[in-house]
Amino acid sequence: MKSAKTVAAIHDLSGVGRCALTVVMPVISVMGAQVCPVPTAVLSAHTAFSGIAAHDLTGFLPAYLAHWRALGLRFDAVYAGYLAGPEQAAIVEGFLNGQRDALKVLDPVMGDDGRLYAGMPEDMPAKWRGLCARADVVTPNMTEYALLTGEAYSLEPRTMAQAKKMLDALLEMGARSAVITSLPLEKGLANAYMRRGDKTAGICAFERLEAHYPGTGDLFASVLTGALLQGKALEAAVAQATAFTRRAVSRTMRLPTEVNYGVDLEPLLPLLWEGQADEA
Ligand code: PXL
Repeated sequence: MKSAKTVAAIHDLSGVGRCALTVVMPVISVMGAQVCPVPTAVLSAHTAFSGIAAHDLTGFLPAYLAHWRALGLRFDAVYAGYLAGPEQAAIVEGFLNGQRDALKVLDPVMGDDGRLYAGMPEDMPAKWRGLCARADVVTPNMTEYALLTGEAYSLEPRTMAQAKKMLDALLEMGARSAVITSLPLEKGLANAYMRRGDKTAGICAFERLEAHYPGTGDLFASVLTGALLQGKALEAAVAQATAFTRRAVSRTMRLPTEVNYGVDLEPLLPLLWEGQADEA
């Protein structure tokens, strides 16, 4: 019998609005891995809400991680997303240095719709560029892609050759594989992916839904991480993450839930269960 795989999850804890740790923890847990959270900030709600109470944990993280170092913990994966400030990039880098064998999924959570999230410092793109060099997988959305590469943000439909060039730009930063989410192609939206050494980009197309919920990037990257930890190939992991995220969005669109409260994913969590206990 094997013990559950472990993931150090470096994200904020937002009390309301289903994003970051409140998405990462249930999703990866039901996929069979233990999530050990590293909270980068505590917020009463995510930053699209107004009037939030927020507490940046930059000053606390060194002691938190020093204790983990003293325990000699080695994780199967490190999955980082929302960082509250530029100093946290160096803290994450130091942590990654001690986790050389871990699968490193780095989601450069910085913004959407062509803009940085409220309160996200202007120097985060440069910091994330450095971190992406250390990644096994990076998962930017179109806004984060533009911020990372310095290219202008545009939702103009791309050809497959242009999509491949975009993925190449991320691999040139040093990532071993890259996924760009919600990439507009001539035939419609897709999550596009490529590994270093691949000759062509892989595409997972999905229908455009006229709703935009916060936290869907976290949902996608969480399912992706869970699937990779289950030993699935990148293609299968992207396909599963795309299908589950779409299903959660389309279900939520039929409900009266306000957009800011995120996708109504809890009733769908059993779909991610693949009988991990059978071997136990
Ligand atoms: O889902 C991305 C995200 C994560 N964490 C916080 C956010 C957002 C998006 O708005 O505000 C705190």
